[in-house]
Amino acid sequence: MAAVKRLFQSFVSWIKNLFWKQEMELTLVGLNNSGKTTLVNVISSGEFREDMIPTVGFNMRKVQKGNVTIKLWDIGGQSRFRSMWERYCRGVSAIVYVVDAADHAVIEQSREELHALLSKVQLSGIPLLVLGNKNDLPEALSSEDLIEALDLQSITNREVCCFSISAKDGVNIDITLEWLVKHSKKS
Ligand SMILES: Nc1nc2c(ncn2[C@@H]2O[C@H](COP(=O)(O)OP(=O)(O)OP(=O)(O)O)[C@@H](O)[C@H]2O)c(=O)[nH]1
Ligand SMILES: [Mg+2]
Repeated sequence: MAAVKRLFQSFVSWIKNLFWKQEMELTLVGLNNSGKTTLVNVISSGEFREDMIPTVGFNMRKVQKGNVTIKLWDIGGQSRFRSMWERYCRGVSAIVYVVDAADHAVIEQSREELHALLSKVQLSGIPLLVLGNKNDLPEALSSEDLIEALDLQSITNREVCCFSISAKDGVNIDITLEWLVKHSKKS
């Protein structure tokens, strides 16, 4: 009888594996006006909307990409919400840090906020994807410039990747999703 039960259990797990699903939870942070909510909209609906309003607190959105379910936490970037960033980044598969690559006046502040966030022990080891958004604007920094400006080389205790994207024109959204899916956890 026990052998039959074992056989049945292994059959069940075989079926489960056949339809395995991946699940991931991501948090998007970065200064206000960097384009986080716009990017979430583009990822979930493929649509760019000009009339964005600043995020108050946070939004949660679930997106299905193939057999991967992505739970996205989109946190407000205004200074009064920045103390929430750490809490929402705990335990996620990856931290996505969005930067307005065309706004040179706030790059320094963006670097400071990023390094302050990464210094939190609770977040140690979580992979980081930095997205230099708005590359449709001529003054936007390239990913190489951004690596320099944000001092990303100094981050050695986790995996770090940096892409130059445009949520508006849909540039490099494909490689962004590819990277994110690659970092999902099998459930
Ligand atoms: N040119 C250009 N503008 C963009 C792009 N992505 C977003 N924007 C614009 O940037 C502004 C801010 O976008 P949001 O998505 O609201 O920024 P956010 O990071 O969510 O801001 P908070 O919620 O305040 O943290 C909006 O006017 C967007 O239309 C882009 O790729 N290119
Ligand atoms: Mg927002």
